[in-house]
Amino acid sequence: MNELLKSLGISEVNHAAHDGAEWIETPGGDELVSYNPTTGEKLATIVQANEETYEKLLERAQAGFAKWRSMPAPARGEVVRQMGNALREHKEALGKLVSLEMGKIATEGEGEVQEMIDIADFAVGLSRQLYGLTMQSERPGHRMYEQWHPLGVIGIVTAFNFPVAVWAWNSMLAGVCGDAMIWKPSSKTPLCAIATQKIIEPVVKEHGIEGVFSMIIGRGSAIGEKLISDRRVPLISATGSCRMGRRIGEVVAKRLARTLLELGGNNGIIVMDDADPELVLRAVLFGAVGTAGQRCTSTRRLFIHEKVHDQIVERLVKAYGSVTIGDPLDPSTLMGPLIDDGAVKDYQDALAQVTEEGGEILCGGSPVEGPGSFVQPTIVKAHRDMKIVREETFAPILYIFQVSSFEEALEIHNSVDQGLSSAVFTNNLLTAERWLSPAGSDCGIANVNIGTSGAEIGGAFGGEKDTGGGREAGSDSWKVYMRRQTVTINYTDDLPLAQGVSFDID
Ligand code: UN1
Repeated sequence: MNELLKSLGISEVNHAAHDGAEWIETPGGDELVSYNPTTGEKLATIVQANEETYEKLLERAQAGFAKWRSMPAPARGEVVRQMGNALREHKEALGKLVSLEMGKIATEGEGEVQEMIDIADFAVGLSRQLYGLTMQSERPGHRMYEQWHPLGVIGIVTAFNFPVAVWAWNSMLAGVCGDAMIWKPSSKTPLCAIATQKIIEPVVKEHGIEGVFSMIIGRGSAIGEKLISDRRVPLISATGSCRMGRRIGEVVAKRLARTLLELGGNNGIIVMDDADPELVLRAVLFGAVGTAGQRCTSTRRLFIHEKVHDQIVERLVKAYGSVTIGDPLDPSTLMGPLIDDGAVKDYQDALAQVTEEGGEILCGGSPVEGPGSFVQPTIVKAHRDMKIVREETFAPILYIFQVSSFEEALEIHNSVDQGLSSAVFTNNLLTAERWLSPAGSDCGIANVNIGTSGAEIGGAFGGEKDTGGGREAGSDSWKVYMRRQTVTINYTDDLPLAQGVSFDID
C-alpha cells in the first residue's frame, strides 16, 4: 500500500463514519473504491455507511452539541487553534493526498491545506468576538441587546474539487460558534476526508468532544437525502452543482430550515485595451488552467476588447502550448488530470456542442491518450448565441469573446444564470469603478486586475443568482451558523408597553 496513505492512517479497507474521536462500523455496508485519477489505479476501499450508522452518528452529535454549546467560545477557539496546529504538522502529507486522490498539482494541494490553517486562525480570533449589537429601548428602565447562540447539529456537504478546505471553512467557524457538525464529503474524494478526521482525532480526544466534528461517507441517495431532510439538522451548508443545490434547497426549505449554498460559477474576465497584458496572461492561465478548470471560481469566459484581442489570444494560445500536463505530484507539472472519466466525457460533450454551435477550437480540444483522466487545456473562439457558454463544465475550457466596449462585455458577462466570481483588467479608474458600481458585475466576488480564482479566506465567499446566495469563510459569514436572540430586560417595577399601548384592568 502507498506509504503516504499509511502515514495518514488510511488502510486497504476503511470505515466510513467517525465521530471525531472514533470510527463507527457499518457491518455489510456497500463498498466504495477511491481511484487515483492520474493512473486509474485503486487507492483504497471504504465500507460505506448506511442509515443505521447515520442514526448512531446523529445521536452522538446531539449529545456532543449539548456539551459543546455550553463551553465558552474562546475555549472552543482553543480547540480549533490546536486543530490548526495539527494541520500545520500534516500540511505536506495532506496536500499530497489531495493531489493523489483529486488530481490538483502539489502546490495547489498544499495551498488548500494552507487555506484550512488560515480559516482556523481566523476562527480562533472570532471565538473572542461573535459580537451582537445593543440598541436603545423606547421604554424607560429597559435594556435591549442581541446575542448569538449556537444553532445545533449542522450538515456540511462538500465537493471533490476542494476536498478538505471547504470542510474547514465551515467546520472551523461552526466549531467556534458552538455547533456540532456532520460532514458528508464527496464520494469521489473519501480518503481526503478520512485523513482529515485522523489528523484532528488527537485534539478531539484530548478535549473529550466526541460527536462535534463528525464525518460520514455514503451514497447521496441514502445518507445525503437523510441528512438534508432531517428535522434535527437546522442548517445544511452545501457546495456543488446548481442541480444538487436546487434539490437541497427544495428539501430544506420544505422543513423551513436554513441552507448555505455555494453552487456553480461561470466566471468571466473582461480585458480592456488599457489592461496590462502580462497580468492578464498570468491571471487567465491560473484561472482557466489551474486545478484543470475544476474550481467553482475557474475562469470560463474571457471578454477581450477588439483593440487587443488578436494579440492577447495569440499569446494565450502560445502559453497553452507550453502547459505541462502530467502527474500532479511532479513539480514540473502545471495541470493534472480531471477527477474521473465521467469528467472527461463532460469535456468531450461540451466541445462537441461547441462545434455544433459554430464555436472554433483554437487549441487543445482532445483527451490525452493513455492512462488517467487527462485532457488538453482548450481555448474556444465563442459567440454570444452559443448555449454551451452559459453552462459550467468542470474542465479546462475557456470561451473567448471579442467585444468592442466595456458595456458590451458587461452585458454579456451578466447575462448568464450563475454569479460567483468576476474580474476586469484595466488601468482606467473610471472603468474599474463602473465595474464595481451597482450597475456593474452582478457576482458575489468582483475583482480588478486579479483573476477570478484564488480568493483569500478573509472575505465572504459565495455568489448570487443560481450560485445560491450563500457566504462562507470570512467577514460576517459566521452568523449563518448561529441563532440570533433579541433580549429586552426591564429593571423597573413598572410594565410599560411598547408603541404606547395601554392594557390595564381598572
Ligand atoms: C471552490 O472551488 O469551491 O477562490 C472553492 C478559490 C479558492 C476556493 C475555491 N480559494 O479559488
